[in-house]
Amino acid sequence: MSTPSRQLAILGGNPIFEELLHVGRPNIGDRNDFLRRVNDMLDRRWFSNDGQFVQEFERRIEKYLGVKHCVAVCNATIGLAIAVRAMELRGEVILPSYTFVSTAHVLQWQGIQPVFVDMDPATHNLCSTAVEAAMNARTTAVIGVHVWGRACDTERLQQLANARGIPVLYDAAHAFGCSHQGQMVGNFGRCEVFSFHATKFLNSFEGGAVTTNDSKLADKLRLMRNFGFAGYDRVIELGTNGKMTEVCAAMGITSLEAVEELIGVNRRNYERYAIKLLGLPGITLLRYSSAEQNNYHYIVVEVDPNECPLDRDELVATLHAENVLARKYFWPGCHGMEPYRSQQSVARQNLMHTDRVAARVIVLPNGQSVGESDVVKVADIFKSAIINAKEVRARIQSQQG
Ligand code: T4K
Repeated sequence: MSTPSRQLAILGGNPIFEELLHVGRPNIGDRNDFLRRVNDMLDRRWFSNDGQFVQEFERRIEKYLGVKHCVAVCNATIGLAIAVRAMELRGEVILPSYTFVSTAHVLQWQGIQPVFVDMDPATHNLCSTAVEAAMNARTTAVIGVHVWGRACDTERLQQLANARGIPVLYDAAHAFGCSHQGQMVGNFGRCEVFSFHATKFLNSFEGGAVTTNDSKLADKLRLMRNFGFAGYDRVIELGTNGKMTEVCAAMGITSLEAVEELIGVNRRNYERYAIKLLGLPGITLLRYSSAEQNNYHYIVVEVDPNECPLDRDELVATLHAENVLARKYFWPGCHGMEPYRSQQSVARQNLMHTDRVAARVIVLPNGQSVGESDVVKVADIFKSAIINAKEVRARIQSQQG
């Protein structure tokens, strides 16, 4: 390992990045196209309620994913909530603990008991054996999460669910532009829910979409995102306000037009990270299958504390001191957050792999705002930290008092 000469900021040097290098910096498609759409929207004075841009966004997503229905919503959390409600789930629903907390909150919010099961440490996705073991008479569905855009074992999950006559749905928040067995994510289970939050691969500022090949479900989702209105003054369903606005859809369309370019940028950075981090002791970069289409949005590093002279938190502290705002997604797992942490039923679950992986993961910056030289600098921070591990650890310990 060659020795980068600069002194680490955590040891008293100046941060290598003058400005913060964030995880989750939004990608922006063609700015002029977006502004043209916004002007058009202002001219037409149509800002929300199933407007022209929302409809265009939905049709374009359907085409891109090869799915029958896309129902755009204001964010993925509401998308999941509407899906869960439209499918009339109750009792218990099985899901991974290793996910963003909103996957669990949509259940608890509706009086449904989230039952957390462990992950497969090789994929970071729901372990199907654990799902099978957690199923009981109260189970009404399974929610799989395609963590980092890598699809769940949809075949096995579907088999398990079919055997009990219950549906599977997917939180596909990370997985826009990704495929599984050659089919685009968006087509699996009863429905799938994407997030188009600012930090996501494809963004519409805030936004999301539920996709499904089930026409009846799609009709119900459309009603429910609009208070249950079936026409002027006619409410036929308990609904909410889950509508996407026109300005969000304008951003979404503009992002969609840039998808190939964004995959290219992410992939170039990913490959550069892979080269630069290669061979560092105890540092493993998450792999994407070359047989599938990936969005390469997440640069996920696992730190093995038995091999690396620093643990995950020490490396994150070192990166933060250099102005690299790396994140520890999804630490500590939903089961480590309230209200789940205090629930007896959750405490009894065996989440050994979730605990282990959640304590090892670092997510690094990617996307348009990250250049190739940034990747090299981030990798150099890892190298310097490992070379100077003793001093780094001592400094962190002294800071912690
Ligand atoms: N399911 C899964 C698996 C998810 O990951 C998510 C969302 C959902 C469901 C729910 O989807 P939505 O309902 O949001 O559509 C962020 C996002 O807010 C959240 O959407 C996302 N997952 C999660 C993984 O990341 P935080 O709490 O980490 O956000 P925050 O404010 O710390 O921002 C993250 C980073 O992004 C920071 O480094 C700052 C940077 N950033 C953020 C925004 C909003 C920017 O540079 N510019 C921006 O405009 O949750």
